[in-house]
Amino acid sequence: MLSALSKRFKKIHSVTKTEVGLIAAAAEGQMRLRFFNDAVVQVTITQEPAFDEFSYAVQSTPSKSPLLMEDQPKTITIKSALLEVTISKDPMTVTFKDYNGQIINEDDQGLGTSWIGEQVTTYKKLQEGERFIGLGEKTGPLDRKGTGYQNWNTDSFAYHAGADPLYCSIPFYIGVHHGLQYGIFFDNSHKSFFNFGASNNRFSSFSADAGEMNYYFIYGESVADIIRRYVDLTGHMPLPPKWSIGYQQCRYSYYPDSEVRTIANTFRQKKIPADVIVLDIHYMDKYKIFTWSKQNFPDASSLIQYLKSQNFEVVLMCDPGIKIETGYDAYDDGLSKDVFVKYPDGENYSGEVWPGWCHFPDFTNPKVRSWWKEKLAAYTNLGIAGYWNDMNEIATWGQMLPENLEFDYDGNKSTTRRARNVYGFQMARSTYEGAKELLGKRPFNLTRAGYSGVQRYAAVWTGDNVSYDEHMMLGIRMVNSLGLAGVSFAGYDVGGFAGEANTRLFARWISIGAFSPFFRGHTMINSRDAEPWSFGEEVEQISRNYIQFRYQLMPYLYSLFYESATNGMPVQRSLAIANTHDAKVYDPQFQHQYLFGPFILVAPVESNKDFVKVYFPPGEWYSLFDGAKYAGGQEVVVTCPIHKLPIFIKGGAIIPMQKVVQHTNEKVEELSFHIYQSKENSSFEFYEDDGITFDYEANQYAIRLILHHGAKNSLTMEEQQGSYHSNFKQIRIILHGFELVKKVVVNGKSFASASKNHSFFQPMEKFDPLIDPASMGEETVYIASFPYSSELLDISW
Ligand code: MIG
Repeated sequence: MLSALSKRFKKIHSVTKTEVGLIAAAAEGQMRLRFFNDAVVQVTITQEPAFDEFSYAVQSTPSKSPLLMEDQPKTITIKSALLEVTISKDPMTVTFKDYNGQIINEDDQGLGTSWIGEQVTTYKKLQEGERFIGLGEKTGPLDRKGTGYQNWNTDSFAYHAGADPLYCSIPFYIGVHHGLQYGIFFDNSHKSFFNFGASNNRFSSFSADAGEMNYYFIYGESVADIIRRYVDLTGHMPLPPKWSIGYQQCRYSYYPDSEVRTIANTFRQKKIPADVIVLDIHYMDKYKIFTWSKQNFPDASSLIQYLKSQNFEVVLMCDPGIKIETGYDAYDDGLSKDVFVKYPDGENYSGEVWPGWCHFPDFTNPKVRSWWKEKLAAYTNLGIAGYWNDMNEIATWGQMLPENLEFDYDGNKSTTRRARNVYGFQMARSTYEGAKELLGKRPFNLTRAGYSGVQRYAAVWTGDNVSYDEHMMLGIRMVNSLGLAGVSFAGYDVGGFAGEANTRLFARWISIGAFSPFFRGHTMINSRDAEPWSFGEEVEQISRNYIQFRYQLMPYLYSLFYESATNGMPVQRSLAIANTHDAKVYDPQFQHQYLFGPFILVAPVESNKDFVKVYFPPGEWYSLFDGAKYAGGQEVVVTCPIHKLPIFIKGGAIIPMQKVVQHTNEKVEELSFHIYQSKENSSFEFYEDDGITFDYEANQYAIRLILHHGAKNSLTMEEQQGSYHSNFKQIRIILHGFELVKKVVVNGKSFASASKNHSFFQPMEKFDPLIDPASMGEETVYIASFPYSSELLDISW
């Protein structure tokens, strides 16, 4: 009988150096260290004779960097250029030090790595003052110290603000202490547990129900370094189509087709910018995937064509359950091609979900992924480029997917226990890869369930949230946390899915949502209308203002997506990224604050508050509304009437913007750079391409580095790299916070500068003049225009 107590390796008896690390053997099993580079080391500990080499998450391979190993009687030490890893032999523990000899992370000496039955756990000594951030889509505070979590992808309708687990498993977190930071990615897809000093004052730990102890220790000189290394390991987000970062309008569900047209037309009539209408499950015939309701959508093709003529893209709901119904092609064909998940005795698993009793394609089988692609042609043939993968936890009525089901797991046959957490990830992959190949251009793909690496295939939204303030704030923390864990393209249902938002809540939520990477309004079936115009004229104007602002920001925002795709830096950046060791950032009253890109500070606040305390990190900050200046390093109470979300621009900011457009396909000739005064230098990488195709992979992009020389009142726009031909004909410089500027000199040529009262927003004059200040605010700026050029531009004033 297996011992009911926990078990450890008693003693390492032999060590072998390998090209990429070492293997240490004990009587009970073996341990392997592999360096992926100087900063990333994989630790695998197993009781089995062989290591499990398969991972859906990891994309890179160990590298043969020069390593020094010392084998001493009690310890083994192995060093890269950045890290020193020491293994104690008896009992076995691991310690990570930086090149100054400072301990970054160490096993609890008494507990180390141990098993209870099949469950494996690594215990890490809790360092003094240690904080924990990340772990992706999790409720709870920014600093997760004192809390614990479980990863087991779960459909959690209308979850409460402390619920766990939810839809996605991203077993990656960042530890912070003593001016140091490190990442741990625990790559084991079984049900896993994280304990950050919950119910104890001794350790943080990570464990899984079965499988190997298999984690990556990631060193970094900053949190940004760690995120970059994590996405180098688990894969980069592809550039999304530009339209998908516009506003998306959804509800459960818009039907019939005439209703869809009306919604689209209303956006255009009311001049509220938008790019997407999302079709939820009612477009299908009895919820059967790859079909259309004959009654409600008799001519899908004309509808799609009409929407395209209005510059709307369509995103379609995709559910994994295939209805068991003879005569339904996906069922018949799936059956004959044997694509469904099975019980161990070979019978196809049946679970009940929207269409009734269903079978489920095994997306962990490469053949099934190709099958899904073939089926998807039904949609791509209509020109549909947007897909939404739902219910892929797998969700079924009863929410108790049997644990003995068998999945291919890409040739590593496994039960639900190992496959559940990656099923949604592999469904998202099937949809993305299928759509990409069939369309030959960038698909937009959204998923509810996921696992580490999901950023390679899909954006993630936080599922069925609820219409109340606490949930609005929770969604912001969850997107901050997803960003810390490699999922930059993330968002929440604006307005709340379950329940109904009141006017103030909707107004606040859509204002904040305009500063979320994924921006979509959505609501539950049988709930009140929840479009931007459904809450009265005042909320309509607030919605218009913030959505318009997002579209003005498109040149900036698209560059931020490029940055994410390149190095994993999230679009929505918890302050813990730039100000990691500043305790204020973790203070519950400031923990929601984030930077939207490098320059825009968003201070989210509940809908029932008219003032809020904001923490300004070091630097200088300007109010977006009236240019009022605040010094960094202080807490300030600011007003936030319902039409004004507290937003501040960092001194030194370089923000490329454009005029208000109604959709991302609208051509713009003038590129505006908003420059905010500071004595410090700053820079921004401005990125453009066609926004739709993969031509950027063949040099069809334009990147230029823009440098703001604070002390010299000048700007250098470096010559463009890449051969994309920009549409811009004119450049406008808008100077904020500067003393009288009479002219702007560009490559030696003078251009007159005009002073102007400026606002990014339309006034709110006709509303509530007694309660709120009449307008959105104004500031005096200096503006100069000159012809666009992709050559080097030296600009001074
Ligand atoms: O059982 O498709 O989270 O956004 O509107 C509910 C209907 C299924 C759950 C998704 C939600 C979507 C809904 N879906």
